[in-house]
Amino acid sequence: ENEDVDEKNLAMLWALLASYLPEDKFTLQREFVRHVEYNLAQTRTEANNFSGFEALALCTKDRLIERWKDTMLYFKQNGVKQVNYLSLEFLLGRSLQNSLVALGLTGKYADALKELGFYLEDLYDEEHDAGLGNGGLGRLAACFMDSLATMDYPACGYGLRYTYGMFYQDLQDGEQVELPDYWLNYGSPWEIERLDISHSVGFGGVVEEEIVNGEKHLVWHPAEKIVGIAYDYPIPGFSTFNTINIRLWSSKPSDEFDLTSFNKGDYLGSIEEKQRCENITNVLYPNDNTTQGKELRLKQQYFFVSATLQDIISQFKDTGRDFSEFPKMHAIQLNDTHPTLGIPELMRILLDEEHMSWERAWDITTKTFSYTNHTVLPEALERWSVEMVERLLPRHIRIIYDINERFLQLVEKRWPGDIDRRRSLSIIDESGGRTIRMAYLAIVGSHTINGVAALHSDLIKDVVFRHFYELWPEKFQNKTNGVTPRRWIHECNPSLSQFLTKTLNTSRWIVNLDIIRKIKDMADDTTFQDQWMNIKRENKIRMAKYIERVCGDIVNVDAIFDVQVKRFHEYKRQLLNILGVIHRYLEIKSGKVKYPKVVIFGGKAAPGYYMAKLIIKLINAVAKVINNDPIVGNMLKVVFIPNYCVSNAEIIIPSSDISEHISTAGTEASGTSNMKFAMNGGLIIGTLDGANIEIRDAIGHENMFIFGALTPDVERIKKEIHQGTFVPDRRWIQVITAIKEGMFGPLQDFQPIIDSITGGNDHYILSYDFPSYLEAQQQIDLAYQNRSKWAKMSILASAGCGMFSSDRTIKEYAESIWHIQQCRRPGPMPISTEE
Ligand code: B1N
Repeated sequence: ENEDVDEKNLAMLWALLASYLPEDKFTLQREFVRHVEYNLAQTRTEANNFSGFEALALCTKDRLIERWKDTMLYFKQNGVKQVNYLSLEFLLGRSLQNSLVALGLTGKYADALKELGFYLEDLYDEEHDAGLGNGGLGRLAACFMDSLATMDYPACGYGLRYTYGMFYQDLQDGEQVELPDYWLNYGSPWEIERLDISHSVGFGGVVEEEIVNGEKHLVWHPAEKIVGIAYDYPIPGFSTFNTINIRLWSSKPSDEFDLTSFNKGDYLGSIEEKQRCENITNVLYPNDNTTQGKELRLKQQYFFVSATLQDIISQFKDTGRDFSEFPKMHAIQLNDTHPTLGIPELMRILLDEEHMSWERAWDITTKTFSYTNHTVLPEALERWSVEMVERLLPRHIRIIYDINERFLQLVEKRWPGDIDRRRSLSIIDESGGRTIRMAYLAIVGSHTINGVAALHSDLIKDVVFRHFYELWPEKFQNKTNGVTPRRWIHECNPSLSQFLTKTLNTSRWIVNLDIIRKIKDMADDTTFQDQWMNIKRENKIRMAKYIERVCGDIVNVDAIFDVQVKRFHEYKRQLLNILGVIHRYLEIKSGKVKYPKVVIFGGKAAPGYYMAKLIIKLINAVAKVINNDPIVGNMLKVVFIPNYCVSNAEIIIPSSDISEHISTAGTEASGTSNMKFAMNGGLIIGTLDGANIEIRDAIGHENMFIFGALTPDVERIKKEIHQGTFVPDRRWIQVITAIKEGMFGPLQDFQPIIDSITGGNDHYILSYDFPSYLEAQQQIDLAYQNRSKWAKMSILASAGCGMFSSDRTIKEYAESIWHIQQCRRPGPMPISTEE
């Protein structure tokens, strides 16, 4: 210690210098100019809107860091339990507006920057999306972090910092072309690089028995080691000083060199080899609801959980507590099975490094982990080949065997001699090539498993994991998804936000969405209806401008905007939608229709998903014919918005009159965009699938357009189609014939699509649901003619959405799965000498 320094004075001086930045206009401007000049090294005349964005983001980050450091300290001082949300995807989108809104600084900055020659809205638009996710699962993780911060829960998100996020989708001749999204090229103003926080992760090698303190232990000697560096993303809560963290790992070549390969004289070759092996976090796998079983993906998963668990455990050890208290301090939530290797990894650490008994280690592990299932599609349920895991993770495969052995003993106890049950419950699937059923491992190693909507949670219990439910009914829960009203109403729909605040006479709905139900009282008020419809119209105009900019099409804002934006997948049935559009086109041509409509599509297909890409091609082919047919004129337009992502969703969603959530019943686990559309006054055409069912219950079936088969009937219908006993509708035949006759291009282009829905094939029962789909579309046309009735339905849709706030979802997780308490940090610390 330096004897010349008075500790008390030193603390005082630091506290004074590190105190919060003031919020007066001059400070806002000075800090902005300081970042332009000193961080971007630009002058006033050089700075364009992009520099303006960067400078403002850096200003904002400074303020987030103040809050974030104090929040972390506050949680630590209070010794609170925290949840660690493990997700291979965080689809954050843009952050500038969100952060300024959370800080309550949008007005002040708009003012301050205008004087400096910048418009805040223009700067928002310069931000590149953080696209570290595929779709609903990744976006859910982002909404959850927003709710955790806003509700003052002690929480930390963990994920991977992919160099290449979700690909950028371009359309060339109506077909999807994937371009790399090297998002870090656009600067990454939000991240804090933590070169001081790194963990080394092993792969391959051998497992040996060693004697430690006279006891036999297994020790893993990996062949290869890769280092993970932490990058932190502060996540501010709205209207609270709490700011939490998402920690993303990036793999870096380690400086442990394999000297033998270098000594062979191939210096460059050795460096290249190192680079290749150590590039684990290079790219996000662009598959939604499918798995590929690629070795690099397995390495990503293990790299992720190993770095994360080391990080959590080192935090825990800092508290000096005994390991038996670990589950009292940390909950670990697995966002689908992607981080399931965390279970055997925690076991390995407790057994091999902490030298615990199996029983103690297992008790701690199962009290810590919980698992969310997001899909029932068989092609999305992860399995890893035993051979691959054995090669990359020789210690973990043994632990998995041990877990399975003990688990099967339990099964034997409960159902003695029941070989079939044993086979169907085993974590290792012995049929065909041996594989590890990751969902089974996750269930066995977790205290709780949940589905993401009521129907989905029932399917998990009754069908997908039935035997597990029989064994452990108490482990199963439902947690219906939600979305954050900050981003999905307040930020993306400013006019509606102001209107709600005025009507409700409070802005509290932003943090307590339940109170939105009060607008129900106004649903019949014609002045209110008019204002409501004018807001929708404003948002349609904004959207029309966007469409013109990105597609070049001019659309009629008085037509119904009918939107389907989501990942392309056969089960989501964009094909049903476009077949409906073709039917409408044929009707227009024969002079029968009616009412003008703009049909809007958007969404990416996994690059290797042939059929999904072909459906995109069909949609664009149909659009080309319809949009250029003079008979159609303004009656029908079909547009495909390229590169559907979080930032354009924020324009698209508020503009919809109708949105389509039309998956085959029993296939969409929840859906979350359905909630976003409904909140913004969009009406839903949908099947009774996923969260649509709860949305119907909340807003009333009369305010939705529901059609299609019910879940329990789907299997029977499939059989009827397969056996040829089902006779398709005349209109179905007409539409199929139109495609076959080449109305939208040579038949051979679309033959595989036709084959997938005819000749007994139709796995997603489009032909069965088609007539009721058309019926629902007719209802929409009619309803739209009565403006007042439509306005009422739209108001009631929003009014019913209170429970679809992710705040409600997070509260349920916190109370009945994680057992964590809110911990709200008081305002800025007064200057004091206390640490
Ligand atoms: O998770 C969302 C749900 O709202 C959607 O219904 C569901 O389809 C989606 C493997 C997935 N399920 N499974 C995935 C994503 C990536 C991947 O590699 C599977 N995504 C969902 C939120 O609950």
